[in-house]
Amino acid sequence: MMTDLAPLPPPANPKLRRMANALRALAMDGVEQANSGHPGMPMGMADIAAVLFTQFLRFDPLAPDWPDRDRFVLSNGHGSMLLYGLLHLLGYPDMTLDELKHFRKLGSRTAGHPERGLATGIETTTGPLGQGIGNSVGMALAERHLAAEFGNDLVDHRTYVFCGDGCLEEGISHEALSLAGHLKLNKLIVLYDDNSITIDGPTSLSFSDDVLERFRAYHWAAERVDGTNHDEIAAAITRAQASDRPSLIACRTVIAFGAPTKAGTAGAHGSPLGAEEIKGAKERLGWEFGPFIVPDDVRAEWHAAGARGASVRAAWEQRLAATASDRRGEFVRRQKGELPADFAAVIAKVCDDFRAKNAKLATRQASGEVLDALVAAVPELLGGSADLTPSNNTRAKGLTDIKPGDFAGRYVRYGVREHGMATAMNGISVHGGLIPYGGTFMCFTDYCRPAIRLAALMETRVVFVMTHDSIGLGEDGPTHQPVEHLAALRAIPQLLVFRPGDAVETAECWALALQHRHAPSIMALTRQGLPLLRTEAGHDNRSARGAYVLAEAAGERQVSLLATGSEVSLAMAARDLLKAGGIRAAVVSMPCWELFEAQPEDYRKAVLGTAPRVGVEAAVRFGWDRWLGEHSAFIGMHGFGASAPIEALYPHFGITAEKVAEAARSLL
Ligand SMILES: Cc1ncc(C[n+]2csc(CCOP(=O)(O)OP(=O)(O)O)c2C)c(N)n1
Repeated sequence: MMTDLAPLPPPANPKLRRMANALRALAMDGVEQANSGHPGMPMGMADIAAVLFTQFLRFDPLAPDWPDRDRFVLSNGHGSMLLYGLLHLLGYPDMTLDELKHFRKLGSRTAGHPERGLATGIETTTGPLGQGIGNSVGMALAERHLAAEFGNDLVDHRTYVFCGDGCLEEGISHEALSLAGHLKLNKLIVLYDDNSITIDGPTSLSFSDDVLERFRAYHWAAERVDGTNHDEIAAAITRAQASDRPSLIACRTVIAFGAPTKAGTAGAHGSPLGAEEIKGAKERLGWEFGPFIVPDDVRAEWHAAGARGASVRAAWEQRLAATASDRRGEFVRRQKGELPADFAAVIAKVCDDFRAKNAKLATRQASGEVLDALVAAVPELLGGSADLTPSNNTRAKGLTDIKPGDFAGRYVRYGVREHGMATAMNGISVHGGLIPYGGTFMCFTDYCRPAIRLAALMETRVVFVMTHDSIGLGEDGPTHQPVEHLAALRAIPQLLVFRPGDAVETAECWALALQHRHAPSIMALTRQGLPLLRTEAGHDNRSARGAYVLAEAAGERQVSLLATGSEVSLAMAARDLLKAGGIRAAVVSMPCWELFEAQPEDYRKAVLGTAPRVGVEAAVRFGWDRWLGEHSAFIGMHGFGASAPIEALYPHFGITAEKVAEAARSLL
């Protein structure tokens, strides 16, 4: 293990070193006070941060949402104190010294890992390693696309990322970096904390990639610099800014730079340094100040760095003001995340069209038709698929592809990179100005799950189009047939899981997914065709309450059949069978449990009724007991599916109208 007892070499730029030392000291003090956290990374990357934020990054702490700001992503989110220290010193009003003192305390803005929404200047939530890199690819893509649409006058910024070994070891980084290189996202610049340390010890334990060659193989520019040499860092960023490809700058650093015995060791990664070590570190760094004290001259330098962007922003505001009013209005609407005025009319027309032609469609097909109408009316929709375009029906009429170096299109060929797609979509969404949607098979929500979870945590609008949502996909078999996925997705807080039962519900669910600006949505869609159930006229979005009585019993209810998606039509057939036998059954369609859960209790009670209930869903029962109550039955899956035509599978697994009717009768 390396220690750092030798005197520190003289800095290339003493002023920047002193500014960096303020970040180091705040990180040490914050972690010490919290008695928890990661001091090593902020101390190792402080010089790089000082160069980037004082000389390159364009931002304005007093207008943190300025749309044309550069984006900064701390992908190695465990080093959160670095970001908090920066935001504080640069003059973001909500990042007070008190917040730093309350690092990791309940109710503070300074959470263990940076959380978007807790403080201005936090562009995205990071901590699960690799996600920040993935988000940054989406941000860089969003920037290029919006620049192609609105012009460089309004959109012309860069995306900078800090990452560590952990981010680059994670598989998600491969997907994201490969896509970025392919697309030639040249305004994306990654600064890598090349300190050869992770939690277990030196990276040599588990990591021997030639990182530069790896990036070059992805068509990135890549170089290595001394991450404590301000001039080298600045020169590399300048080169990266001029590159025709995305850039990696591997910065050789020492974790916990300056700490007398823990520098360069894994021991500095994730624990407070301790009073003695902090004292020694401050001595070696020439930082003679007590906890949380930053001298006025250093504060003033940082404030000046924070004020650099004000004039650039003002010039941008002027350009926006001088923009033709309709274009300006459109830009502003998109930034606010508001839908176009004619949105409701578009959805209403789609529903009318479905009814007029008695659309017996797979809901994936219905979704494709909804998108045909929506993309024309909602220009902020940016579509894509992880190489399942013909199956997902995501490439709506009129969309053209985004291509390497040509970002005018509105359809992203994400390739076979589900996780990369999901994390990039999060980045597109938090960038602002666009609503991303992207498809794959429902079964592969597992491959996207970490990003779906973060979309939910960030409450950001992303639509995950997940087709082939049950054994109904047939012959591809149990490897592809989701059974536990609905339950697993419904377990994620703040995520809307839609499973529409016919074409009209599909349109309604799309409307809801877009109208809920602060939640991601899953559209669980069938491969197989379904009858049209919602034949009544009118434009009331009945899916909006999450569940509703699709068909009431003729007379007092004896049984309620609760179903979602493809099983709603099955429940309707069971209702007919029961009716023929003189049993009065109601069918409740439940396209979105989360929205139903949010309804007032009397509505929920009225919908569910007091009669015995049968739940019907071609998936596992897990979660259904929430709705079923004691006197109930469940018709669904009890294990994995099988490879066979759909006609054989439903009877094989006992998911038929007859079985539903039988279960209902057994409850009476
Ligand atoms: C997906 C994920 N896996 C594991 C962790 C736990 N973890 C946090 S930091 C870290 C090691 C990261 O090493 P590196 O990026 O080199 O950071 P450094 O030690 O240099 O600060 C691990 C395993 C995590 N945050 N996210």
